[in-house]
Amino acid sequence: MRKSILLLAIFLSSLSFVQAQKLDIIPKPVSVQQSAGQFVFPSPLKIVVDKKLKNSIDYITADFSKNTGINPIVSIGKKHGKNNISFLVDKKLDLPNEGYQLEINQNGIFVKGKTDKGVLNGFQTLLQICSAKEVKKGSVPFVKIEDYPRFDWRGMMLDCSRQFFDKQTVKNYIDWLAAHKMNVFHWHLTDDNGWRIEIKSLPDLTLKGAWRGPGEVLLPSYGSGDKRYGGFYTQEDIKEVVAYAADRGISVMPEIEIPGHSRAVTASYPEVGCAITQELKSVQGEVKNVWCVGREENYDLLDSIIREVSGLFPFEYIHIAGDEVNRANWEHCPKCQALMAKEGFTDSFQLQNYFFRRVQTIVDKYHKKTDGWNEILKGGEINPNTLISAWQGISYGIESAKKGYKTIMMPGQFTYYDMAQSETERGHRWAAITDTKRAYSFEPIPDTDLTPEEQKNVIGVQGALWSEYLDRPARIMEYQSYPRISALSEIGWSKKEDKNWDDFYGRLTNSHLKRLADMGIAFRDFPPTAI
Ligand code: TNX
Repeated sequence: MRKSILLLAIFLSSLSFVQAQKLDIIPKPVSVQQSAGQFVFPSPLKIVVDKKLKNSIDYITADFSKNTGINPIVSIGKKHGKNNISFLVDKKLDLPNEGYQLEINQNGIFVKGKTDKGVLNGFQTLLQICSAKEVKKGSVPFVKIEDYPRFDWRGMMLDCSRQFFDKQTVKNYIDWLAAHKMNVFHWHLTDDNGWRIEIKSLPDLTLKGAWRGPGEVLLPSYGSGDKRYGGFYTQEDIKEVVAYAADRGISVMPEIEIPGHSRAVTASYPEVGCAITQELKSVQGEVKNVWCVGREENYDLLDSIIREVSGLFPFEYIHIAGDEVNRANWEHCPKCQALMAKEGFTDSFQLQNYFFRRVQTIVDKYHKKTDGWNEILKGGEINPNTLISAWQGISYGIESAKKGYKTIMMPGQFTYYDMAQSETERGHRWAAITDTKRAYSFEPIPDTDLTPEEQKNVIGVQGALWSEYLDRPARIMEYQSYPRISALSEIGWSKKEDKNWDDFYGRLTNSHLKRLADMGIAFRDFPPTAI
């Protein structure tokens, strides 16, 4: 009798022990089974990494050390053997491509994925467990996790035109996305306010178009005042960032803004714009910021740009924008009008569609697919393999999915983190005041009349950080990004039925904000330190 009471007591205490160890993982995994016990890191600690992950070894080693304070002995191999931690790719695993299994037991830590990206996702979960508030340094609790994403595409866009973020800042940004199992970095490289990617065949794009201020071409300043301001990424920089991201399981999609938002282009090569005298303003108040669709030579320039860009980015998509084009430029332009008459068009959306169809032919030639903002659907048919970034609202994404296009849901009303987070904070206001709770409330596939087949066209979610307001203080970029991107990561990864704000908020405030701080992110706190 006494013995059974004792056993019961031990059993109960082990239960409460298990319950006490909150792992606070973000995004929430599909399944987590904890059991009593700890794996204590031995000294020296040995890690084996699958050859398929060999490019990621430095990253795994460095981030593990940073997180745990331990310098492990790392080797390449295929077996857990006598090692303490193994990171192995196993093609036969019955899991979606980016899924992983993570098991911590008396024999060590086993991270398995069907692909290298899967293993890297498991690695991020392990790092989070090591840094959960309730987990003691130097050990990790026994657990079995099986996990995979809800959506294939979990992206984030950073506007590096309105403000220029240097290469190191971009790499940091990529690190923080990787920590949240995001897998696409959408790099907004060109806009009215600066062209940021070196194009060797068109040197003035960066010699002139990457700079604003005294003595430079007149580009809108956005906070840089009367100082010379600017910068760009050389092709070597781009390759370095792309490789850095790939090691962390992230694909980089370049965005080249055409035909609107192109003041930096026309400031460098004025002949690209329409030959008109009218000063027609874009939504943002810029003039001369539209490519002339009737100028045949422009398609050769676009060929050069797309050829060079395609060679730098291995990702399958190039984003060619198409948003907010002031088509009135074409209505006043003799060449555009001549083209319109020749093609028998009756409105300027058809001209826009003509432009995109020609650009898509070029993109095809370089074996890429196009992504575009939802306006690209106007004016006629486009290539059926076009991906649509639906930014103007959920209904635009639904329309795109219904038409059969693969679609990324990124409605400004929920996923634009340039929006202010409260009435008193800095940021845009046009779409919504978006605090973390509102950001978290976004559901990419709401109860709509999308059929199951149409729902499959919604391949993912994305956030966007436009940078008009990111000029001061220096780290407002981080303040705007986190923890809203932490919320986005859960929308993109975790099961719809697991979504719960109170639960997320608990994990965030109990452990995750501390993790963000450890990564060096100047995030927005609760309650906020107003900016
Ligand atoms: C709309 S979203 C834009 C950007 C602005 C942003 C500000 C989109 C495709 N175009 O040019 O920066 O709003 O929120």
